[in-house]
Amino acid sequence: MHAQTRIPLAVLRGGTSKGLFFLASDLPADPALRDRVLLAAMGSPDPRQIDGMGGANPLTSKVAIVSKSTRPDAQIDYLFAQVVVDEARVDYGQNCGNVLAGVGPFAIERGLVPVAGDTTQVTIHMVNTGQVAVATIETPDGMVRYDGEVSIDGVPGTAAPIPLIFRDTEGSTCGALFPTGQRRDVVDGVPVTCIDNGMPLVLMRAADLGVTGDESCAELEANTALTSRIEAIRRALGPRLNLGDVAARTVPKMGIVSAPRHGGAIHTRCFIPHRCHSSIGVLAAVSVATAAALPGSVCEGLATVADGASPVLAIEHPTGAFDVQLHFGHAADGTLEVTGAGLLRTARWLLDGTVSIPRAIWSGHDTNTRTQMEVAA
Ligand code: NQM
Repeated sequence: MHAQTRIPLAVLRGGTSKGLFFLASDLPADPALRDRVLLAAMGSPDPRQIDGMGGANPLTSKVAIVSKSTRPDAQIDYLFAQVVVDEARVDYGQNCGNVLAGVGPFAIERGLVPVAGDTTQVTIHMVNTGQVAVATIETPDGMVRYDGEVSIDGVPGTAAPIPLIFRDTEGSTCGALFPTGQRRDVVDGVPVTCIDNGMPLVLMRAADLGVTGDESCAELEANTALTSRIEAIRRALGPRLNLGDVAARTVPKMGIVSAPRHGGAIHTRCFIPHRCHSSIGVLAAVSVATAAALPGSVCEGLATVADGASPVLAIEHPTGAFDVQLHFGHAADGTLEVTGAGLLRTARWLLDGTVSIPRAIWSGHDTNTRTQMEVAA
């Protein structure tokens, strides 16, 4: 008998993130037990995640829980879990569009979706927020192809393209695209735009925060006056975004915008919400693009957006740019609205195996508790 319980998993890079991918049927059904298993798998809470698979950064402490869909309009259910690195907490209150890029390949590899020809479309119900995304996976010769010629900023090398299409992401978590009812508010003297087109996000202009927007992530994170101010704004806005007390939540994300530097639509730095993202999240990029394209946000006067019904906006970030194609339509009252978004990601299957979970996790005792009990005995 093994001293630990082995749970089947795959590790994939999805876009600019990396995560553990499980079949829902391989994890405990009880949510509290499942969270203990995920924390143990990642090695949380620990800033180094030394006793687990996590990479000591929110972008490498992500989990996809995948099953056949219960909905008629989707093939796959994808529940995303953000395992907090340095706290014993698993957050289900957000989507992750980067990890989403690995869900199609994982579903095909695990036999949940049959290969449909040289390309296979996978319709994915994002359980956290209820929308459906469509991923197109290259499947020549009946197998997922990972190698290819597409490069995405923030990932070395090239890989096969995975186009992702989102629809109906407006108000995914907050209930409305502009959840405060306004395109601009002022908090602590700082003009902000609160938007949710797939990811709750608060946008602020760099100049209004006393920075240029060109600072590196390390410089921004070291500026504690800035990070405290941003966190105070975030907490003040939580209830107004219909998110309640956000002190212990991973949303809203906090975006700093400034004029484009490299011919793109807008320049960004993004806090997710406490660490600075080395690039930008997928649905965060869709939300920034939407704010940049519609009049009235704090991006107005900074953003450059091409004309047309489906412009591509390059969202500049610390390691390059992220292209988002927006599709526009008109609401019943004639106002311009964003009806969908398309973008390109890549993914790579890294490992197929099992992760070993200490038996004590099943009895509800984590290692610390057990050590304390042993000490007490
Ligand atoms: O916005 C990080 C990431 C993300 C989220 C985060 C994401 C998205 O880059 O859809 O992809 O915002 O915590 O993986």
